[in-house]
Amino acid sequence: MDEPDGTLIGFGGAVVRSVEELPEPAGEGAACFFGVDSELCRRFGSSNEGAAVFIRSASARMRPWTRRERPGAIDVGVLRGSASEMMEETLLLGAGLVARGFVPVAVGCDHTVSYAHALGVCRERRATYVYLDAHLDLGLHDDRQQPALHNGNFIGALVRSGRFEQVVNVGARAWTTHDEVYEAQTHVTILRSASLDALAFLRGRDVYVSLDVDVLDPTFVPNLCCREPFGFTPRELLSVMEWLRRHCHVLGADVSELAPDAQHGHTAEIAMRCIHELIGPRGGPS
Ligand SMILES: [Mn+2]
Repeated sequence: MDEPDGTLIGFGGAVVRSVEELPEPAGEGAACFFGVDSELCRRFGSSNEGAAVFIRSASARMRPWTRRERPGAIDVGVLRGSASEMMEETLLLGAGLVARGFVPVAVGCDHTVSYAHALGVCRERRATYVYLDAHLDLGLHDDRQQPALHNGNFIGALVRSGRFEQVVNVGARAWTTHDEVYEAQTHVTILRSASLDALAFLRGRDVYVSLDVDVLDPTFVPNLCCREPFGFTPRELLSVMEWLRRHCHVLGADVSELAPDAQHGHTAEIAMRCIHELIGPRGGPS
């Protein structure tokens, strides 16, 4: 979808620009989206190659809302390449966009993208890492067989990096997250519900927010790579995102684990609307 004047429209209805064309300075709380479109290090769930392009085209129709509510939001394109190249590019792009005053958002592929992006975004600033996810991704079950970084263990690596003030999960509910292996000290604070009162300790903090869309219930969002029943409603997720924008300083974000499916384009809009709710002028209305 394009504007009548030929302007390209991308992620969540944001205007497409090249990195060289980014405005200086960025507007307050301006999101800068980029896609990552090949799988990085998937060990769990079905493949979602092409998810970034799917989300980008399926959410472009949000443009009339975005033009009005998030006029500073920009899309700088979709990365493709080998896993190692994309991990490095994601880290560098995130760090560079933060330095230019944007709030970078990586979109697509498996959840491992969050590892590179969070380290890039938080390179100069120690933040709290908040991930909305039905799973804990700590890799405590099988890491002796699979020591390399993957979408089921990268949170453990983020914790061990020592780069984050605290690591907080919101929405863990997969059966494995009740395993006794997680009863030992995991260094992750787990909030199992979407209660806004439970978020109070995050008030005033710098946060990086990672959205694994499987935190949502598959009834609403069936095209998930790892479906887990009894998830959040889209409205509950929207409320959590709104709370984080109003009460925290969001440095960057990512959205992953959505599978391309032309029958369910609305799921891309749910994901992107929740990200727009997270990133915007702090404390302002939605
Ligand atoms: Mn997950």
